[in-house]
Amino acid sequence: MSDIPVEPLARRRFLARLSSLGLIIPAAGSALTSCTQGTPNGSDTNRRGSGATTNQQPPRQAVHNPDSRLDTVHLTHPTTSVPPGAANATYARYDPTLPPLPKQRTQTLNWRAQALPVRLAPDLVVAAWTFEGNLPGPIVRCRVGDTIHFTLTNEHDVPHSMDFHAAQIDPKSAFRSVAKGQSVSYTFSPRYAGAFLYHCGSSPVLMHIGSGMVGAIIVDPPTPLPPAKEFVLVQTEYYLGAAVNGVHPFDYTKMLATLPDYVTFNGRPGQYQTEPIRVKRGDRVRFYVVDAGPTVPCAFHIVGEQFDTVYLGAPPASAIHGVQTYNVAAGGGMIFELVADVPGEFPFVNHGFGHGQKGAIGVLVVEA
Ligand SMILES: [Cu+2]
Repeated sequence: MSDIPVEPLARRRFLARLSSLGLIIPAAGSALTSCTQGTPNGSDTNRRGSGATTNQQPPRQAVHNPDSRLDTVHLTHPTTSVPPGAANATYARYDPTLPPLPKQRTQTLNWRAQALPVRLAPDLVVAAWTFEGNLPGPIVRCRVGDTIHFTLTNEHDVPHSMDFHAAQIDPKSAFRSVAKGQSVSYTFSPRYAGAFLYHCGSSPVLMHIGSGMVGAIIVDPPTPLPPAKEFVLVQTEYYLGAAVNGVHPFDYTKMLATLPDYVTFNGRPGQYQTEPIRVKRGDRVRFYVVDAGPTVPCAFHIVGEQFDTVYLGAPPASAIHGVQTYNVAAGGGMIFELVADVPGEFPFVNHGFGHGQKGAIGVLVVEA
């Protein structure tokens, strides 16, 4: 183990952005450690069961967690291998806008699991494991009772899988891992409305979630909620090793220690300070907040505002009113609403500030 600074320029720029809002970070994460190389993760066995198919039998290799159960086996895992092409990884703000509800009641999603460098800030590139090439992955939107046909094809040499929290399905078959070149397919129909996490469930789950394989599926209730400007925020935290050729691998040992280098909304630290979320005075604003973790909760709060409604579970039945802050657990999701009746700039934060000030901060601009 050695102490290695991570991207001091990236951190200085990030600190400067925070300081513009009076949100100063102490010397967080100043000592970053590398991870020792260990035994590579083995492949997964194949399981067949109701609701799931595979296009071929994966080879039986060193079997690890064949049922895609949660991370019950401790192992020394290497840091993510660093893919080439960091220079070509361009920075892009993650659009938090909730996509429109599709008219059709059946959706077919054919997604790829891929490993590639992703630029999380102009001078911060990570060796990500992704769904569809980004972290978080695409926002899925559907209604209660819709049919989702999902297929994951693995293009990476590490086994991957998909666990939709909006599904109720046999995880041994549907959420099983597939090796490179193979696919897993299943169909589900959400029974409850809400903001749900999806994530790779392959072992160790901590490594796969912590390397970027997460996203949100938003399920609308049968009767639509009141019209609003709607946004999705997926909180993720990052544990990074020292850069190799300009790309930071994720560090499993640091993930176990749970002292993150960055905590983010939608994958990029402080991105909605640099490019805020904008609404008009009088708009109803609805945030779907999903906490992907892998470990840190999100005490969601908007400075200078209060939530008139927070849906703790399936809307509209689970509402509480007049809320300043509510904790979204790792692996959970909730819906936060307010009417933006005061113009100004309102920071939205993880009010657990030891985490919030590592990047889970943005700005809601209410234009007069
Ligand atoms: Cu994975």
